[in-house]
Amino acid sequence: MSQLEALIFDVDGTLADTERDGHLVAFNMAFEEAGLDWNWSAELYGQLLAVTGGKERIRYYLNDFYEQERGQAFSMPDDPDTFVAGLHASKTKFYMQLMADGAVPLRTGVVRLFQEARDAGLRMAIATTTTPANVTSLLTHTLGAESIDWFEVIAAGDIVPAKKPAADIFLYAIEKMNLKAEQCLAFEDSHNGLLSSTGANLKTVVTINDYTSDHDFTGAELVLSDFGEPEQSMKVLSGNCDDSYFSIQSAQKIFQA
Ligand code: XBP
Ligand code: MG
Repeated sequence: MSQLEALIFDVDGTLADTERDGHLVAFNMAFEEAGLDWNWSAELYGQLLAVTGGKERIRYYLNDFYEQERGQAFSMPDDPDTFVAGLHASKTKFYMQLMADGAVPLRTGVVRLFQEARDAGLRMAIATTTTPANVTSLLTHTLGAESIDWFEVIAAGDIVPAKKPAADIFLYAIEKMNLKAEQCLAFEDSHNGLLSSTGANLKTVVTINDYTSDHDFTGAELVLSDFGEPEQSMKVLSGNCDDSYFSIQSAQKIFQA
């Protein structure tokens, strides 16, 4: 049986509640800056999360929601790619500002788990749909700039053509680390994320959040409320785990099971 060598983390929803408190806010700021009277509600955003990737999500909104909301289709500028890319670049700028302002803390247990992994000599990587600059700004403003180096690979955004639920981003991270899927454990928060990680043959632990609590997590080794802390128990929603918080020992047990 393979040894556990590396942990591969999703970012949005897994490390921090960035969707509601970061991405959504930044999208609306970008729309306002562009003079558009679009304002996505937290509820609409939950539906829009079905499509991963910010540029892809803007197009999904325009194609599948706009006309229904307003009674007429959006009249797209002559160069749709440039229009969407411009809006998205502005959204990234606002997102990074929000991170610099400390708008989004890391979720319960994340810092502890990173530290335990480092102490245990486990390798770490990131596999996310979001723009690379968003990952580094979240890490920098929660853990300090040096934390970027804790991750051997930051696989993010357009680095692969097919975003989650495609397995490509996890496959990319595994390949860059020169490991096999059976040597790694993945962490995700959403159905699309789980499809991506399990599509790469990775055993996966899920921590849910408000946007994903009703998702289908068939195929996950473990579904948890969060990672918990010694003084703040997690809830085990599915799978076998007797621990009150998720530690590297828990990871090893899940991995060997
Ligand atoms: C994350 C996403 C991303 C972010 C937006 O999904 O879906 O699209 O919401 O990021 P996952 P960008 O957690 O499954 O990786 O706007 O930078 O694309
Ligand atoms: Mg996620």
